[in-house]
Amino acid sequence: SPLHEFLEGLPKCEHHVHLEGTLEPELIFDLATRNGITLPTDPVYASVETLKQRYEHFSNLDDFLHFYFEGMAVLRKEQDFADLAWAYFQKAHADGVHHAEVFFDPQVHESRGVPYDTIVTGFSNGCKRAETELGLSTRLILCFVRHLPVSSAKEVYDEIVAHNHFESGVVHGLGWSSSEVGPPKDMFREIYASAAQKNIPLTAHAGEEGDPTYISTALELGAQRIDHGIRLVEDEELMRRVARESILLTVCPLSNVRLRCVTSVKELPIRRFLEAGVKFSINSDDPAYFGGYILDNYCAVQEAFNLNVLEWRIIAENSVQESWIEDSRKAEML
Ligand code: ES4
Ligand code: ZN
Repeated sequence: SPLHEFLEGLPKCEHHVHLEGTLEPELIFDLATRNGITLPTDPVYASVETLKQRYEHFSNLDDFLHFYFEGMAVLRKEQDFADLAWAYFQKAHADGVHHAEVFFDPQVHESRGVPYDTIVTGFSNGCKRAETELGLSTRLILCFVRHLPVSSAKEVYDEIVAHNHFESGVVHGLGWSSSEVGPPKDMFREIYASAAQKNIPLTAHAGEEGDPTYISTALELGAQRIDHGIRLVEDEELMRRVARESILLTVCPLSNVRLRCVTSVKELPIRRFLEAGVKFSINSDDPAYFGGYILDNYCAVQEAFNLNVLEWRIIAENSVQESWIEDSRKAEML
């Protein structure tokens, strides 16, 4: 496409990427060997190639999550987490990412016996290396998962507080993710109320598979940003509110296609969001599973909507303005 070089050079901010979702099949096999872990008996784990082929045929969010949780089980040692983050930041840097806000799922690792400190120190070291060696700015956003009991989320929340990780900035914000439809929409009400009192930035996965009431519930609980949010178009009044309040949607086009939320990128409400003044950023979500990193997602949007340079500037500027960073850092990117 004629705008490919322009998109490559556009200063990008990534707001929606799960570090565990950047775990490439090659690294799954390498870490399994390094840690003496036997991979699942499912024949898709026969080789890197068969695993990659399986990733091309997810039937929905929960079908993907099964492989996502199986894959991340090879992460055991602090260095594993640091290596994973570093591999992602190098790819993001090559794609023109200047600032990255990255999710991670401590509850899932802790349920396998990995201590909180191992996970957070490893990922945090990966972030520090990206800041020093690549000049990226980074933020770690801790994600609670909706398929495990709220009690396990509360235990993690208490560990963040006990480590002073909010005050020190090791953990910048909180999110929630995993299965959308099923568990109570407001399951993290108490945790989010406590975090809001501490002025912790909050986001939430909502409106991916679930209807717009998942989005309104997340906003009611204090989310300042919505991850995915593509089903917002089904509630015009809520859409006007999201536009008015400058709530950012972190849209992930290739993810939505791979998880069959839409049949093609063309079906996404990109033009409707632009027309309604709804701010959104374009992101990779779980790039190792969904067939592309952030620049692939930008290019897929361009191929589907043929946006002009002015429209791309609006998207890029909103991505910078709505990032959870200081104004001085924003000024460097604008
Ligand atoms: C996720 Cl695509 C998606 N949706 C919800 N939760 C997730 N965790 C990792 N990827
Ligand atoms: Zn996500």
